[in-house]
Amino acid sequence: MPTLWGRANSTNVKKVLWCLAEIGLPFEHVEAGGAHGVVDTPAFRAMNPNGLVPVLRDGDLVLWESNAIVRYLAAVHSSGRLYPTDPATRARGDRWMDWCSTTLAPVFRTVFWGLVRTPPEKRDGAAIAATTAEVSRLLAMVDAELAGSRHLGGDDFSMGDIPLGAYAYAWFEMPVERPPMPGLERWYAALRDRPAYRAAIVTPLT
Ligand SMILES: N[C@@H](CCC(=O)N[C@@H](CS)C(=O)NCC(=O)O)C(=O)O
Repeated sequence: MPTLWGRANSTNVKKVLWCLAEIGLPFEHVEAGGAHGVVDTPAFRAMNPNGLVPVLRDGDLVLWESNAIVRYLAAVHSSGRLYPTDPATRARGDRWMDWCSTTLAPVFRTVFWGLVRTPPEKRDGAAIAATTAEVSRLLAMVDAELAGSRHLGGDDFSMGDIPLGAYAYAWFEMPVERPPMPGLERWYAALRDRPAYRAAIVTPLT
């Protein structure tokens, strides 16, 4: 049985929790990171020198980087469903996984930390407003993709939907001004119909 280290309120950990729930794979969960600590211990650093969660151990394999973990789990346990066998279909979704980490997440972080993890009197309103506008601009690209595609990898739900789906929950839950994005909203509503999404992602933002 694999072991997952990571606090369940982290968006990157939520991606893995959601993936595991979609697969229906039993696993051991060790809370780590934030108030749970653990990430600075020598034992944890030996697994992940970055000192970040999530970390997954499966037999002799120790993996960090949430998207790499999702890809691995999907490939091993859900080939043909979460992990599309057609390389072109898989790549369509895969690029959104990378885009989520490299382009959206660094900007999104300012909005999320500002509104969810910073007391109102300490918030930098100007920075939050500017980055919220930037997140809207970025999400408009996702909306345009979803105008012509039911999911980010094509017609069917796949691993390509997981990273952005985890961020979408925070986006729609936070008290921000959201321009209408019909494609994004339709896709998000479909994700919310998934029991695995509700179990892993739809939890209070903290
Ligand atoms: N690119 C990494 C980022 C991992 C990351 O930044 N994790 C954060 C939580 S979202 C973390 O471990 N923060 C330190 C902590 O929680 O103690 C991934 O996708 O796994």
